[in-house]
Amino acid sequence: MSDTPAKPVLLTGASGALGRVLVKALGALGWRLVLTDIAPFPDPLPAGAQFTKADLSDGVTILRLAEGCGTIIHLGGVSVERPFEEVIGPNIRGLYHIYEAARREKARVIFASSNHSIGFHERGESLPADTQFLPDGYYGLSKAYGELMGRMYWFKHGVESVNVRIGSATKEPINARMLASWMSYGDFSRLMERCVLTPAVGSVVIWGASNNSRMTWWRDDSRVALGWTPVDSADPFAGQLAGAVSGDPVEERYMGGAYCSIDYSRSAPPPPVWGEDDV
Ligand code: 15L
Repeated sequence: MSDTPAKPVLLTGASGALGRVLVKALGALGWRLVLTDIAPFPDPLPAGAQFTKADLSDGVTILRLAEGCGTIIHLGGVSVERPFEEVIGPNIRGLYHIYEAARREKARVIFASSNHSIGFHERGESLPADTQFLPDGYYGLSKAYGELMGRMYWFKHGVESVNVRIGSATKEPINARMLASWMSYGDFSRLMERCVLTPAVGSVVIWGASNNSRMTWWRDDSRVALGWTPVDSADPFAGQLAGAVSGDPVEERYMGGAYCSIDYSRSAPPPPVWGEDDV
């Protein structure tokens, strides 16, 4: 029998793929959920959940929705690579509204960051959670900014945050890259549960991937403190996906995959190890 948080949880991005998975999982635990999204919620609402359609750029509504909530799970905003002007509103200004609401409510923020905040690291590397950001586009850049915002609000205002650098959270892995980066819906839901229920977290980073034996890219995060151990694995898909590669050298070289190739305009690739010489 799972614990229940003392206060309701505000969930943004509730109508997206991961939001819907989470509403089902947390709703089944009997949690009180305040749901919001810019799109209507397509599923039946679980008991104890309410939904309000809202835009993250509407700071007043975000403050009102957060009233009385102890945690904000922030999945909302632009979730793929898009032009700068489309990203900046939801992912930068919207995030500011989330953090201001958390500050006022003394709530914790669980932030859906992304592997695209470090996407230009090479696949041969093994990165600790405090590695340097190497965003692979405007979307990844917004996620790096979001993590830094979490750090600033922790040091300046004592707002706690768990920054989850999600790899590829889909029903099943669909290409060779995902043999490393895949996170199952079950592991994701259990992680969110631990992020909410763990008594004190500070401001920490988690690599969001399942227990894939090829998951050698990412290490040394705060999972032990949260009591989260992923139990699913992409390994059973290895046979069928080993050859599922794109043939694009930029995409296959870096952790961020296809996002690295979008609008890529270097005439020659950078040296293998990113550094000061790469100008
Ligand atoms: C992400 O951050 C995206 O939200 C998702 O659509 C996938 O592209 C994922 O990363 C990934 O890298 O596989």
